[in-house]
Amino acid sequence: MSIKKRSLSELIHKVHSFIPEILVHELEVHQLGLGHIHESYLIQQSGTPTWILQIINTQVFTKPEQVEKNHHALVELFKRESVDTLGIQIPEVVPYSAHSLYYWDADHQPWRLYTFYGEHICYEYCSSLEIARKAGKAFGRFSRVLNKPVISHENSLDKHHPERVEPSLENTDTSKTAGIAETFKPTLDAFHSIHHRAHQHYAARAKYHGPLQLSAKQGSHQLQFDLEAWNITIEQYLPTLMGMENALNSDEGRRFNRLSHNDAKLNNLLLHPENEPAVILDLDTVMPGSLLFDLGDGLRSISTSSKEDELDLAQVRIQWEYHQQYREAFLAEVDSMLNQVEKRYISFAGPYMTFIMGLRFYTDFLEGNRYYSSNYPEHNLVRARNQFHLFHQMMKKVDS
Ligand code: GN1
Ligand code: MG
Repeated sequence: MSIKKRSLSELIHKVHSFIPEILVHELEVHQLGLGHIHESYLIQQSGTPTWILQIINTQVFTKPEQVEKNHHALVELFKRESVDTLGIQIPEVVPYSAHSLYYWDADHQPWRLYTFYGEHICYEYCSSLEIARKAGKAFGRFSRVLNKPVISHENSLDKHHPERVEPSLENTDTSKTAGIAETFKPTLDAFHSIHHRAHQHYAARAKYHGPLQLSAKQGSHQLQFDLEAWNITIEQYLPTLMGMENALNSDEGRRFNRLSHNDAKLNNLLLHPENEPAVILDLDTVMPGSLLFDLGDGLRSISTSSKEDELDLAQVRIQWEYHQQYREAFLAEVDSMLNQVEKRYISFAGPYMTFIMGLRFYTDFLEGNRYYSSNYPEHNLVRARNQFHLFHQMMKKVDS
């Protein structure tokens, strides 16, 4: 996927549409390489970074109205006085109008504007136990906020604040959350379904007629890719991972009706250097799913001190102490909410998400790099290779 070139005046005009009183000559625009999907720009006002302007990729998010609806529901939830947000924040969004968060341009492309958080830090990879702990706690708490059980008993309402509900296990209907999970509809169907991803993968493999052994030079690195070995890994592990999906998607496993972030990786989090509260970013995939998806994606991204597209495979090593720290901090927040099936598969959460990402990057390469933005033809292969490498390390641990 390549990024469209836009003129400076177009971008400044968009900011002006959100904030008509702005003095456009004070604005400066810088393109950001945030994430693999959307186009993002940092807007400076008189030299100070002030906003992030983002255009949603509607080739990936083909139901952008649903993205806006879910986003709106989340903003409302975090504003609700009755909801304890446990110190977690979501990015402040500058609404386009009283009725619409987003600005829909003449081509029906949605734009949105966020406040820039200057004091917070976004980490591409983990470099300390503290980051691992803070990240696990933040995503665990986010899950707790989203999945707080609803209280069905009248008496549990606070008489002074009738809208405030305090959790009490006796009165809790654990099959429902504060009306939240029901409000959020999928923005991407079967997003973390391994059945779905396998199906896409085999379709792409059938159409691919390129070599199975590839080599490329990238900077000073000589890269080798053995797609045949990946195919063997896929054949070997798919049954186990599909079994996990079947169990989580059963009645007993709650049928993926937890509200999850679904992209709970380290760089979708802003941590404050001193304070605990964290800002959770990239909310487009907040939709029904499994808590294990968020645990697993966090583990996948936190466990290694290397970037997702690291060229030197020797650097792609799991740091088990970060892994452990994240896992404990996340589970400490959500433990009491997990059911038996979820508990049984905790150790597979990391491998499940890591495998899915490897499979998706690999599939995207086979399909001609259409989905993720990439800077060179083998970019997705590098990403896939790193994920499969991490996956094998995780599976060794599970099996030992
Ligand atoms: C994509 O855009 P970004 O980088 O936050 C992807 C995630 C993957 C991730 C891999 C909508 O997220 O599922 O985990 O890349 N998002 C979508 O880093 O496909
Ligand atoms: Mg994302």
